[in-house]
Amino acid sequence: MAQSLTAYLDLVKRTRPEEIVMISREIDPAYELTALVVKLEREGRRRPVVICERLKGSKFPVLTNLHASRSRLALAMSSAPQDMLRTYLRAMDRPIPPIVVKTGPCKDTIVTGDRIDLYELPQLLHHEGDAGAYITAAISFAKDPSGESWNCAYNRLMIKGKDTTSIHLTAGKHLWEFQKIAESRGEPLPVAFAIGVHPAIALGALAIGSIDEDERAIMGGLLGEPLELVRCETSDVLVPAHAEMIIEAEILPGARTPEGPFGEFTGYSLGEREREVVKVKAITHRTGAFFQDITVAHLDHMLLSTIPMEANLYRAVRAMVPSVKAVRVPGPFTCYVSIEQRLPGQAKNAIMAVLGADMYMKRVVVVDHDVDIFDDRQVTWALATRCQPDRDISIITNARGSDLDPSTKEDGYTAKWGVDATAKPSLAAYTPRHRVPPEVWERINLKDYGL
Ligand SMILES: Cc1cc2nc3c(=O)[nH]c(=O)nc-3n(C[C@H](O)[C@H](O)[C@H](O)COP(=O)(O)O)c2cc1C
Ligand SMILES: [Mn+2]
Repeated sequence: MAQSLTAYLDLVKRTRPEEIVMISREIDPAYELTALVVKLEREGRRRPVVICERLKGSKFPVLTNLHASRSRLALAMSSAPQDMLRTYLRAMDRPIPPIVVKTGPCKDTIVTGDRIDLYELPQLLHHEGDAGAYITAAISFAKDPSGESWNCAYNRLMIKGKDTTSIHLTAGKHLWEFQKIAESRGEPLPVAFAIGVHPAIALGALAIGSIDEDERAIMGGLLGEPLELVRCETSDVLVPAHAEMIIEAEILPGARTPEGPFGEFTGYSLGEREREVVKVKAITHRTGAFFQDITVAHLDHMLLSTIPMEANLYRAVRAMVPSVKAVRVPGPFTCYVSIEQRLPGQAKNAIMAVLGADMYMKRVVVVDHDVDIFDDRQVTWALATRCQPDRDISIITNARGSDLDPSTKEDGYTAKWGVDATAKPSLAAYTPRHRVPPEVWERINLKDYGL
């Protein structure tokens, strides 16, 4: 089947073998993996998939940095790198529902009851000051306790005992909503976590949309075939049959435990918080399974999450402003939009669309279509030369944002701002940009001048 991590690795090995590095020397789980990945990027300008064959203290080989290249992510969606947004939108528009199969490689080994021991997994420490070992590449699968819809998301798990972890559920997001419903009934929320999946599944898990939208069907849309699911051993939760590893669990009602500090995607560590508690009921895995890690806050994490975000934001802006040209998420909580503004006010509609479509978004900058939003210098230029702050900045107070934003006084209770950096009253009527006359531009050929 082409929907396993190993099938994808085979594809990478066949088509771009230089992008996989195997490390046979034993690695210390304390910070060494993160150090290697970040050094490869910073000092060697390399972003390979890193496979660590021997990690001190665990029998599982570790795979990390899988998503740290846009072209590798494109390969996972069978797309050209420049068409990724369109490919992702097509999967959102034409989702393929999953199918349930009898069994799969994720059931090769089944561990339940007293034999469960999370300390047998790699105990990876990522950044200085982290409170403990974290599982960073776990994708949650859960069902609405009050309905039929399913949800998937990444949720970090801090290992707290042989069968216990904490979980970070962003307040206001979908799994948090399911947990609130279950908790109000005094019930645990059955959940399962897939670790080690094909990157199309990872990208689908991060789709932003209504709670009624099924990420599993977007995974199918990206894979080009239905995602194959198997039933958990200890609950009715359905999980990807071809995952490397599954952690079957429950989120307990009414229980909280200290979690963090943890080096987060914002580039900060917010410190310790009281968070929900996960009880593990079973661990199942493929024979020879890779344990997947994501280097939080680095490219492996950021590239993976921005593609689904940009697709959703493009869709939302396009519903309001049909002549939108491009959307980019250049950093945490930030969105740049370029539009061909046909009517006054459309820039502000674009701002409202972005802030309404993604809870994390806090700052939106809208520019005209002659500005390349993938070039930060051009955005800065538009902000400086087409914008009057007293007229063009809109501020919304007391809204909900990311509970990991260190600038908020109360976790996640935040102001938001939109900046209209389009030319007013219109680009056509604005002071013209200077340029070399086109006939001269066309005529001049560097070669003719010995250049
Ligand atoms: C590597 C990685 C780790 C993440 N960790 C968390 C986390 O611990 N808690 C959380 O709420 N969201 C986390 N996210 C973001 C969510 O997975 C993302 O916002 C998702 O779209 C939420 O799903 P929902 O829209 O169905 O609620 C993480 C994302 C990535 C890529
Ligand atoms: Mn969702």
